[in-house]
Amino acid sequence: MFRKVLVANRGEIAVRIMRTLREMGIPAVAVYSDADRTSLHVRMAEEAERIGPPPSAESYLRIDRILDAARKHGAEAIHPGYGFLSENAGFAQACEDAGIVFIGPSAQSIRAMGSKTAARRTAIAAGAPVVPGTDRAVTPGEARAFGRDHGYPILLKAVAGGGGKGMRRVDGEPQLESAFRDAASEAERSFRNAEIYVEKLIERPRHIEIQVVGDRYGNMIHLGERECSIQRRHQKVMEECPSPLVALHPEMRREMGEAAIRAAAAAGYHNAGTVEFLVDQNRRFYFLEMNTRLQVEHPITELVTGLDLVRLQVQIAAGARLHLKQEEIRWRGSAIECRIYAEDPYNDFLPYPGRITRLTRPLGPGVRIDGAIYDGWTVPMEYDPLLAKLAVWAARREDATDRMLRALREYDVGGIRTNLGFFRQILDDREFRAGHLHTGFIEEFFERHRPPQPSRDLAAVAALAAALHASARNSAAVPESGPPTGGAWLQAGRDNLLR
Ligand code: MV4
Repeated sequence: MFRKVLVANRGEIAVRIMRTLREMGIPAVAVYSDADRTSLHVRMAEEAERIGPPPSAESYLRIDRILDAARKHGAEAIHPGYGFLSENAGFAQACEDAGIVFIGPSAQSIRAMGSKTAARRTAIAAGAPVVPGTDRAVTPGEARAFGRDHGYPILLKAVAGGGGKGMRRVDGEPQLESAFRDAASEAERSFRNAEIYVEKLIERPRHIEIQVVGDRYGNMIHLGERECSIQRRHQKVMEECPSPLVALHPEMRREMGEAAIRAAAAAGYHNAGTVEFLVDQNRRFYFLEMNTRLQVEHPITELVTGLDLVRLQVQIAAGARLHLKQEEIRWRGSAIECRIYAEDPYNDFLPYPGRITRLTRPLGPGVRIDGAIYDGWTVPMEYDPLLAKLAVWAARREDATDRMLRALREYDVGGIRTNLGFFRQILDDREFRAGHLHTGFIEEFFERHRPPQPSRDLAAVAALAAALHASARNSAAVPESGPPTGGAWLQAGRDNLLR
């Protein structure tokens, strides 16, 4: 086993990885930018090395500095976490060249899945279902021919793809030319690669992904699915396991699992990975792409399978054989994860970094928090403002939903705005409760929950009343975390009375 591992990441995922390393008795080396000198991942590590100023391009993305830190501290392996360098084939290659183990797949597998058309070709060759489309970049003329052959709507996608960048829906030939130009120029800007390919558009799909784990000797299993349909602007917001759809149709897990393994195995994949599928309204599923890293939402799979994915990653990277057999994997109960962000859901999800002045976290049965914040810490502006992932487990989906609501009520973060209240609304939503999920869920949720517009007179009366009330109280009553959050406000009032 490795004698020391460097964690090339920050925040909650760096802390998450270090927790498993500690359980395995492996000392951890942290790297940090100037913005993270007081961050929890630095405090938690056995050793730490500064790698540059706050911008990630000058710190967490600097391959040279991270490798220098690994050599200086004698780390034998590097865990990249997610984001940053985790899916950078050049980094995986540089680690290998430096004689340091990259805890992840080979550079070649990362490259093979990085090109969306190459990934499609791999999936097709493996016999996994893909959305009808082209398996090469196309010209505008070829896109038109595809539209004529297959009918509209179609979706233009960037070959270098990811995060919905360079993607355009086209509903008919008249729109095609300008949509193609837009998609290509956005792809060029985002990936420095303007290549576009075409797929038939799937309306209101679900996004369901399969976790796979494979060793270096060709053994691979799947750990079931995660339902990730609740997302906004291609950022997942909430995930659950099992998928409510798969729970109703259990054969889907085996079918999607086998397709995922075939596709990943065809790419010579080892370590942990995730195969994404779109599922249409007839429950047909289609390979979409593969993520060659540990995912943000991995905890719900851990809660339901009882496995530690980071431990499996480290063992496999160290050359161990996968000791688990597919038949041994059991899925027990139901898990939900909420991504708690420093952002204002009622102001277009504007990031809201700042100093945390009060922090109470939920505890008790079935609650897991992956976080790296503490009372008095300042959420830096330079990075994704993910505060923590709140995950719950319960025997059934309905119980997990109630448990999540309970945990959200216990959660109190002061000084900044968070999306905690937004999650409470989603969990109370009838469509969510019914498990009717699809990638347009959040948009439709906002439609359903848009407050009825008051008449102009009423709005003026309300403004006057509010002004009178505020001046009568002679104190600034500015809510710190969005709209009243019941429990926390009540608690604050009680605390005040007892002072
Ligand atoms: C699609 C699709 C519908 N039809 N492909 C979005 C990002 C990406 N990597 C692929 N995406 C989609 N591809 C076809 N042929 C709908 C989406 C999509 C989506 C997919 C997964 C999760 C959320 C999404 C939100 C909007 C659109």
